Amino acid sequence: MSEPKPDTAGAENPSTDTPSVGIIMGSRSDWPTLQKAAEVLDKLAVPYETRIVSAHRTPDRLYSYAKEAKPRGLKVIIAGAGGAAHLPGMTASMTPLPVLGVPIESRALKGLDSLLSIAQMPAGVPVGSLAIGDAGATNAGLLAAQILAISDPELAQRVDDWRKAQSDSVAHAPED
Ligand code: RP5
Repeated sequence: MSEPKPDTAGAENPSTDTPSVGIIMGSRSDWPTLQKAAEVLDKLAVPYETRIVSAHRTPDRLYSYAKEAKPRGLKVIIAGAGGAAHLPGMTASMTPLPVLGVPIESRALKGLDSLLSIAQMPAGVPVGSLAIGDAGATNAGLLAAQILAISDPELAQRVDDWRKAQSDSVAHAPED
């Protein structure tokens, strides 16, 4: 699994495949959460890249990343941020690609600030907001895969298999 790269957009991708998904985060401290999205994409063999792109600490990097995302071949962006979490919304304002926002569980307000910042986008610039924290990141990875699977039958089969395995793993009754 690749560590997030503090590079600018267009930096060399560690994967041999052209990434379909861009996982961006406002800080290195967000990586343990966004890693859950990366793990799902690994399991589903979806190529992705990881970048640290802060809306307020590296605004020029954000601009470049968002503007170049589609021309570089990305299809979906997963953006995780905490606190005044404007990264997903700002990214969505500068790319036509679907942006999935993951609210990071902040220390002060347990991620409620992040959730509201991401979910309460004014009409006209949509961000698909997920749940706070690890569950949101996992689901962002799954949702990105499902979006890509619309035009990729082999990926659609892998998603179906993943979901069947999940169902099969659920016990019928609790055991001690
Ligand atoms: C946001 O501020 C980041 O997305 C992170 O969740 C939060 C705290 O960042 P650090 O102070 O840990 O770098 O920009």
